[in-house]
Amino acid sequence: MDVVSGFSRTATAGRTTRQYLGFDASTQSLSAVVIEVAGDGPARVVLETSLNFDEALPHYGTAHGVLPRTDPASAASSPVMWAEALDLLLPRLAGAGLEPARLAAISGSAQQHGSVYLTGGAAAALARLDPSQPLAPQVGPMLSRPTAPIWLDATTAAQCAEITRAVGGAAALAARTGSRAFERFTGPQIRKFAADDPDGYAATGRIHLVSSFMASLLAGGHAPVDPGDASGANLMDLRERRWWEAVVDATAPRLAAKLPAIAPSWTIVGRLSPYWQTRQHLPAAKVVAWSGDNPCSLIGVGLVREGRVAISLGTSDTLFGLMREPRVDPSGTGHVFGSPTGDYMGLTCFSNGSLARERIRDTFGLSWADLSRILSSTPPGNEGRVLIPWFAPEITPPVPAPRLHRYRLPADDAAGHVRGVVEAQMMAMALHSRWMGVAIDTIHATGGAAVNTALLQVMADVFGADVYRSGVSNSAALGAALRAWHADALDEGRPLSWDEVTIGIAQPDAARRIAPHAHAHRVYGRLLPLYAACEAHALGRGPDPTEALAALQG
Ligand code: XUL
Repeated sequence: MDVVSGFSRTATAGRTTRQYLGFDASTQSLSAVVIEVAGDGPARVVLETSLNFDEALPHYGTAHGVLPRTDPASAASSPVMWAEALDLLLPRLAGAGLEPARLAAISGSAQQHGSVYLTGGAAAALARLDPSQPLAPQVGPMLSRPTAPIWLDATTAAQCAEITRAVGGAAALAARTGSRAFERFTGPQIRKFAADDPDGYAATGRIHLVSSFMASLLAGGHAPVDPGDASGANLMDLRERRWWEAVVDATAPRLAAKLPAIAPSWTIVGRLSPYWQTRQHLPAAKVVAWSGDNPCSLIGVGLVREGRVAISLGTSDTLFGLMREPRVDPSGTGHVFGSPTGDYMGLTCFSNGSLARERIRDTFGLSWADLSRILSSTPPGNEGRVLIPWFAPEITPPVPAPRLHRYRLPADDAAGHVRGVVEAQMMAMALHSRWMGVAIDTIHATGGAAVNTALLQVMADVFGADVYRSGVSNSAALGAALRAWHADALDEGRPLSWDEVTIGIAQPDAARRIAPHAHAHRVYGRLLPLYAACEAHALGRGPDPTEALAALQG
């Protein structure tokens, strides 16, 4: 084995075998995925591991990664805890699959929107971290605010309204930044901190997103933020990929000087700092800009062309996919973020996901197997019976309080409700993703409910698209590792296409295809406008479509 510029070469085919490390700093845990690439690939996963904050770091007292709170609307976490997690997780990797001599580059994914407030002296402190001491006590003194507000926080309605007013309204803000003002987004959070703690704000030299903070810890200096995560701040001009001066000025005093630079997602922000080299015996691997978890998942589930979207069926359901153009949702519920490919991505969130499916299951005393059986044995279109299943406040369309609506559906009709809830969810997703202007031909289904083939058949039939069950477990960390590979190859003058990067690892197995049935898709073609009319009626914006639904039955 000869060693070339710090990297080992294998004898096989004389090609370099390299490893890439991807982190995912999520709300509840820090995870890592290591991939290995021989020559030009494809990549394979050699290690996947995770550290749960509540369990591994109980002294912070977090519940599901959130610090103790009295106001249920507020949610903060601890940047010191994240630093400690990094210090604990890295040494676990070596020996478990990570071969330090092969480690070429590291990148990461992080929960979006959260913000970390550092003092003016932090840059110097980051550059001279002492490897003989743990990281956490060295990070504490760098913070001008001990805690970081995160995406679960919903305390900034007043700031959202003020910022919206200052830039000329919600449509103007969404057109420029990709989203209207959201309470969890970074800009409104910064405005609140500046008003609540002016001294703390004045002592702040740099406001990082979680992603750029973690990258800064690895590189030993302030890292830039990528457009994927910066677009979750309500502060970035989506097309220009730079901070939008008007909204930055409207958000907080002297904010422009406190924000990190925005750099392309494939930027090498530095090398693993001497702290990590000495403390963990790691090489001076390249540190690639981190991004948000949604942009990283886009890569991790292989959504590298327009027309391919992911539907994540979890507590809430989320639909996201790549867009070549930065089209914006006129209804204001969808988000447009930067994509790590240099394009854009649309994301729409539906809060009544598993929650609504479970409510129907429990109300009628059914099992998941019963649900599947009913879906397989009842006709598409539910014979013109429609359920609007807003068991909890809904994000898309915005519905502030729970409410249920039934059209031609008797309250005791169990089978009608089972088909009704799944059809309503799929039609809502089809309807409320139209703003992306993308013809959806392929869906990668992820999340707990993606195990249900009968449910995925309804998805295929409603969208008229091929559905694949995604086999990837930690799509965000995998996406980060793949991004590290992509950036390293580009840096070495061997650029790879995103198809080359994701093939055979992030793209699902063709044998798992669930194809749409032509007849069922035709039925949904007729039902979709009627479903839209039911939604409009339920929201008090249109006539009752019951009669038109009866016609569908025939
Ligand atoms: C997206 C969002 C969440 C977080 C979760 O807008 O708030 O998906 O990124 O980590």
